[in-house]
Amino acid sequence: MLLAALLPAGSTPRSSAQNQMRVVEILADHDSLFKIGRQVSPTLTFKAGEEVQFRITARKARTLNRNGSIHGFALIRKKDGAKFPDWDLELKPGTQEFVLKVPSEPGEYQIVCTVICSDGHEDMHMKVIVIA
Ligand SMILES: [Cu+2]
Repeated sequence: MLLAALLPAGSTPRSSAQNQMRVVEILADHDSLFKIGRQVSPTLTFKAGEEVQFRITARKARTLNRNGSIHGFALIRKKDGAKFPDWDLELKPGTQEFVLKVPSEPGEYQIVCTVICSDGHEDMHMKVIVIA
């Protein structure tokens, strides 16, 4: 819903839009699934190197970390499993915001939960496509 539509291929962003950071609202839900609006485990598409504001609301599943984190939010590159230090967040109950820079290398990535939040934890992830 708040996942902004991609620019048509070949178009250039208008100057008025350049300073407008995209906001992506995500629910890290109590059933150990990431959701955007009504989409469950949606695929996210970003432009290489763009900065994105994430507004993430976390709801507790079954279990949590000792420090009170109920879900995690980490980015992994698909081809080699590489992690990105800026994208390794722990989520507390409620809504929190992060501004993150999309990797500069186009390709396929995954956002995964890093907290063992329930038996369904392994399925808590979203596909990420980074385009040039
Ligand atoms: Cu989780």
